[in-house]
Amino acid sequence: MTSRHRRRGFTFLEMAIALAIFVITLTAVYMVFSAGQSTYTTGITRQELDNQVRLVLDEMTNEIRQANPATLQVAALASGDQSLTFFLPVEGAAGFDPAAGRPNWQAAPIQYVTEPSEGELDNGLDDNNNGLTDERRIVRVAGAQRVVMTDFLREGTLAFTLGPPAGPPFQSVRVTLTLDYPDQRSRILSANGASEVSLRNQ
Ligand SMILES: [Ca+2]
Ligand SMILES: [Ca+2]
Repeated sequence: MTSRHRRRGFTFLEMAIALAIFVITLTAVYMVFSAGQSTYTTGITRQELDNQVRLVLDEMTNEIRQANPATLQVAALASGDQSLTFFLPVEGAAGFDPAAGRPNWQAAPIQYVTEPSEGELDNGLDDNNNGLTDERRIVRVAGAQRVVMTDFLREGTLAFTLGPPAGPPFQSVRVTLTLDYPDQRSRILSANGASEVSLRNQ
């Protein structure tokens, strides 16, 4: 056998090994890529979390602004969060009494409360396996109607501060909260926000 034939056989073996390495590498790249894709679909960006904080604070601000300054109430919840109870004017033209120069208030109050998120229990564990421990959601309660205002509230961060301390009647409400959520790489992002609400119906 000439040295030329030996080189040819050796080259074929090299090609077979190279092909095997190529296939293994391709499989590994695919696995990393597909794992990245699934994380991407569940993660969010810092800006999206900031937007969510702003959205829920705006919603609360617009509503609290109309509240009766004489009957606002803050209560402590077992989770360390606070609830807010307040009364809004009657809807429509009957919402203001021109003779008395003040709003007519609804008979039933609005409440902002918190409760554990879907699949979560208040036990120090991540029961629903989303990377967050004991996360909660803020619920707006109006009679029998319950609407989730936001999810992924960090336990114990929803607070309402009424001013002045000598009230009622109150003139302002300060709302603070913190939301947590995993980003595209499953790291926990946090965004906190505050809103200072001036009560309109003094
Ligand atoms: Ca969880
Ligand atoms: Ca839990």
